[in-house]
Amino acid sequence: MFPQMRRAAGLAAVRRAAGGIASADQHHRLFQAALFTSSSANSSSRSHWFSYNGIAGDKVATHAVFGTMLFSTAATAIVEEAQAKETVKFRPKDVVLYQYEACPFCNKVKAFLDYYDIPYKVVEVNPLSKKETKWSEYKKVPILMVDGVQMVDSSDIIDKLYTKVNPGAVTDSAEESEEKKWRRHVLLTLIIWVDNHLVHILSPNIYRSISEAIDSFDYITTMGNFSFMEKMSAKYVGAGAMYFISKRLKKRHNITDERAALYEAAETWVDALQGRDFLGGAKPNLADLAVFGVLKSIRYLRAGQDMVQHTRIGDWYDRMENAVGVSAGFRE
Ligand SMILES: N[C@@H](CCC(=O)N[C@@H](CS)C(=O)NCC(=O)O)C(=O)O
Repeated sequence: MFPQMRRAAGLAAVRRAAGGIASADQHHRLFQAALFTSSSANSSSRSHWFSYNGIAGDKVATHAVFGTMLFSTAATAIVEEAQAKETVKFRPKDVVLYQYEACPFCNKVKAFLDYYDIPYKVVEVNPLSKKETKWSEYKKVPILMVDGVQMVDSSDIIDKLYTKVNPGAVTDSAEESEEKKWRRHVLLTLIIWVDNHLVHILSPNIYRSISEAIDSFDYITTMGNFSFMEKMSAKYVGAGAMYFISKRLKKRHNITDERAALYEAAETWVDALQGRDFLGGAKPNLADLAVFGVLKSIRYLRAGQDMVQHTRIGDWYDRMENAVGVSAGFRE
């Protein structure tokens, strides 16, 4: 199958999955589709938010898929609803998030921490010198330190945190109903879809034209940790570079019309909700938090505004904003 057709099949399967309880055969096809979706994306999960290093290699792809697999522990545990903030007993003494303010992966982790009201200190990393994370061998963000233990990779971090937040979580068991199994399946597929499809649509959208790329860099450098000179040069040189890189990314991920791809993804998500407030039902689940976190990074850029204006996702996004509430993050 051609990559583009594979991706379409993947999205169609997510839509079908959202449409109701399926047979065992459909379960199997959905997993296949989820995997096709990741392979068609040639799955580099490396973000090019600030990166000038060009297109990343396939080593990262393996990591992305692996990260998503690790996420499955948490997804297994959280079929229906995330716990309400108040009931969380996990209270680490010292949590530090090394991040870029506009990074979608960092925003995913923040959505989780904020939703569960876990206080954390934010360290904004300078994307050029990375001096704040020189001590670590890991060269990306987010990095989360929890009582002195380093956690990396957004999906892996959330997986580990969820297990701590919900230590007695029920995992897959023989007694589990078919319906519950199916819902877990849908949840997993959507989580994979966030990492392997949704994130790849962002860069081509926010760097779509030179003027959008400049606006995006203005936002990124204003929110981020840049010196005055870095800010000035990043705004124009960075925007120009990312404009060209995003065209290559677009090709790599078989995107012909970036806005259409963004709108399609937003509609796919709304279809998956099936009229419920959240995918988790009355409360957000891990997929809600992941989609919200990723989209938060573009929400107030032109692409995010267009997405809300041209699709049905706005109401869900507003509900998520309320549910996640005030950030538990602080800066010193
Ligand atoms: N799979 C990783 C991807 C993290 C990632 O690619 N982060 C980007 C920032 S959005 C990064 O640090 N890129 C390297 C750089 O900026 O040099 C995750 O989910 O956390």
